[in-house]
Amino acid sequence: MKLVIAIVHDEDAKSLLEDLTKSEFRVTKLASTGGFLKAGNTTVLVGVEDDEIDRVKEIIGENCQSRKEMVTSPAPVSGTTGVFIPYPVEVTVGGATVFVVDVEEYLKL
Ligand code: 2BA
Repeated sequence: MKLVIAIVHDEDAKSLLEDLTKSEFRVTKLASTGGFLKAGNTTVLVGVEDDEIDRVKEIIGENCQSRKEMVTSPAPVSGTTGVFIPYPVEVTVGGATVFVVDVEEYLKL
Protein backbone atom coordinates (compact mmCIF):
# COMPACT_ATOMS: atom_id res chain seq x y z
CA MET A 1 0.00 0.00 0.00
CA LYS A 2 1.09 3.60 -0.66
CA LEU A 3 0.28 7.00 0.75
CA VAL A 4 0.01 9.77 -1.84
CA ILE A 5 0.70 13.22 -0.41
CA ALA A 6 -0.26 15.93 -2.90
CA ILE A 7 0.23 19.65 -2.28
CA VAL A 8 -2.14 21.54 -4.54
CA HIS A 9 -3.51 25.02 -5.12
CA ASP A 10 -6.56 25.84 -2.98
CA GLU A 11 -8.56 26.58 -6.15
CA ASP A 12 -7.94 23.06 -7.51
CA ALA A 13 -8.71 21.25 -4.25
CA LYS A 14 -12.51 21.11 -4.55
CA SER A 15 -12.66 19.44 -7.97
CA LEU A 16 -9.75 17.15 -7.07
CA LEU A 17 -11.52 15.89 -3.95
CA GLU A 18 -14.76 15.42 -5.87
CA ASP A 19 -13.06 13.38 -8.61
CA LEU A 20 -11.08 11.26 -6.14
CA THR A 21 -14.14 10.45 -4.02
CA LYS A 22 -16.25 9.81 -7.16
CA SER A 23 -13.62 7.22 -8.12
CA GLU A 24 -14.06 5.70 -4.63
CA PHE A 25 -10.69 6.74 -3.22
CA ARG A 26 -10.55 7.67 0.46
CA VAL A 27 -9.17 11.15 0.89
CA THR A 28 -8.12 13.53 3.67
CA LYS A 29 -7.74 17.27 3.02
CA LEU A 30 -5.41 19.37 5.18
CA ALA A 31 -5.08 23.15 5.16
CA SER A 32 -1.37 23.90 4.66
CA THR A 33 0.96 26.84 4.03
CA GLY A 34 3.84 27.03 1.55
CA GLY A 35 7.16 27.96 3.13
CA PHE A 36 8.28 30.18 0.25
CA LEU A 37 5.14 32.18 -0.61
CA LYS A 38 3.75 31.85 2.93
CA ALA A 39 0.35 31.49 1.27
CA GLY A 40 -2.31 28.88 1.89
CA ASN A 41 -2.36 25.69 -0.13
CA THR A 42 -4.04 22.33 0.32
CA THR A 43 -2.43 19.01 1.17
CA VAL A 44 -4.37 15.93 0.11
CA LEU A 45 -3.67 12.47 1.58
CA VAL A 46 -4.80 9.36 -0.29
CA GLY A 47 -4.11 5.82 0.95
CA VAL A 48 -4.21 3.41 -2.00
CA GLU A 49 -3.28 -0.06 -3.13
CA ASP A 50 -0.14 -0.17 -5.30
CA ASP A 51 -2.08 -0.89 -8.50
CA GLU A 52 -4.24 2.23 -8.03
CA ILE A 53 -1.37 4.72 -7.86
CA ASP A 54 -1.40 5.51 -11.58
CA ARG A 55 -5.12 6.33 -11.52
CA VAL A 56 -4.63 8.67 -8.53
CA LYS A 57 -1.74 10.46 -10.29
CA GLU A 58 -3.88 10.78 -13.41
CA ILE A 59 -6.76 12.38 -11.48
CA ILE A 60 -4.35 14.78 -9.77
CA GLY A 61 -2.87 15.74 -13.15
CA GLU A 62 -6.30 16.33 -14.66
CA ASN A 63 -7.36 18.67 -11.85
CA CYS A 64 -4.25 20.69 -11.01
CA GLN A 65 -2.92 23.50 -13.16
CA SER A 66 0.29 25.47 -12.81
CA ARG A 67 -0.09 29.18 -12.05
CA LYS A 68 2.13 32.23 -12.02
CA GLU A 69 2.27 34.00 -8.66
CA MET A 70 4.11 37.12 -7.58
CA VAL A 71 6.34 37.20 -4.52
CA THR A 72 8.01 40.31 -3.12
CA SER A 73 11.72 39.96 -2.69
CA PRO A 74 13.99 42.57 -1.09
CA ALA A 75 16.92 43.88 -3.17
CA PRO A 76 19.73 46.17 -2.05
CA VAL A 77 19.42 49.74 -3.39
CA SER A 78 23.20 49.82 -3.64
CA GLY A 79 25.98 47.61 -2.42
CA THR A 80 27.07 49.96 0.36
CA THR A 81 23.94 51.63 1.78
CA GLY A 82 22.44 48.54 3.39
CA VAL A 83 19.02 49.82 2.23
CA PHE A 84 16.65 47.25 0.76
CA ILE A 85 13.57 47.88 -1.38
CA PRO A 86 10.94 45.26 -2.18
CA TYR A 87 10.52 44.20 -5.83
CA PRO A 88 8.12 41.66 -7.34
CA VAL A 89 9.39 38.31 -8.64
CA GLU A 90 7.25 35.85 -10.60
CA VAL A 91 7.28 32.16 -9.61
CA THR A 92 5.47 29.22 -11.19
CA VAL A 93 3.47 27.22 -8.65
CA GLY A 94 2.38 23.63 -9.23
CA GLY A 95 0.20 22.03 -10.79
CA ALA A 96 0.75 19.65 -7.86
CA THR A 97 3.72 18.57 -5.78
CA VAL A 98 3.29 14.85 -5.19
CA PHE A 99 5.07 12.45 -2.84
CA VAL A 100 4.36 8.70 -2.92
CA VAL A 101 5.50 6.82 0.18
CA ASP A 102 5.29 3.18 1.30
CA VAL A 103 2.78 2.47 4.04
CA GLU A 104 4.04 0.03 6.67
CA GLU A 105 0.65 -0.52 8.29
CA TYR A 106 -2.92 0.63 7.65
CA LEU A 107 -5.04 0.15 10.75
CA LYS A 108 -8.53 1.09 11.81
CA LEU A 109 -8.71 0.57 15.58
P1 2BA B 1 5.81 27.39 -1.55
O1 2BA B 1 6.90 26.93 -0.64
O2 2BA B 1 5.04 28.60 -1.11
O3 2BA B 1 6.46 27.62 -3.00
C1 2BA B 1 5.71 28.21 -4.04
C2 2BA B 1 6.53 28.24 -5.32
O4 2BA B 1 7.66 29.10 -5.12
C3 2BA B 1 7.11 26.89 -5.72
O5 2BA B 1 6.16 26.16 -6.49
C4 2BA B 1 8.35 27.30 -6.50
O6 2BA B 1 8.00 27.67 -7.84
C5 2BA B 1 8.80 28.56 -5.78
N1 2BA B 1 9.82 28.29 -4.77
C6 2BA B 1 9.67 27.57 -3.64
N2 2BA B 1 10.81 27.56 -2.93
C7 2BA B 1 11.70 28.30 -3.63
C8 2BA B 1 13.05 28.68 -3.43
N3 2BA B 1 13.74 28.29 -2.34
N4 2BA B 1 13.65 29.47 -4.37
C9 2BA B 1 12.98 29.88 -5.46
N5 2BA B 1 11.68 29.56 -5.71
C10 2BA B 1 11.05 28.78 -4.81
P2 2BA B 1 6.10 24.57 -6.36
O7 2BA B 1 7.47 23.98 -6.46
O8 2BA B 1 5.07 24.10 -7.32
O9 2BA B 1 5.61 24.28 -4.87
C11 2BA B 1 4.28 24.53 -4.44
C12 2BA B 1 4.15 24.22 -2.97
O10 2BA B 1 4.39 22.82 -2.77
C13 2BA B 1 5.17 24.92 -2.09
O11 2BA B 1 4.71 26.21 -1.74
C14 2BA B 1 5.25 23.99 -0.87
O12 2BA B 1 4.12 24.18 -0.02
C15 2BA B 1 5.10 22.63 -1.54
N6 2BA B 1 6.39 21.98 -1.84
C16 2BA B 1 7.06 22.02 -3.01
N7 2BA B 1 8.17 21.27 -2.96
C17 2BA B 1 8.21 20.75 -1.73
C18 2BA B 1 9.13 19.89 -1.04
N8 2BA B 1 10.26 19.40 -1.64
N9 2BA B 1 8.88 19.55 0.26
C19 2BA B 1 7.75 20.02 0.87
N10 2BA B 1 6.85 20.84 0.28
C20 2BA B 1 7.07 21.20 -1.00
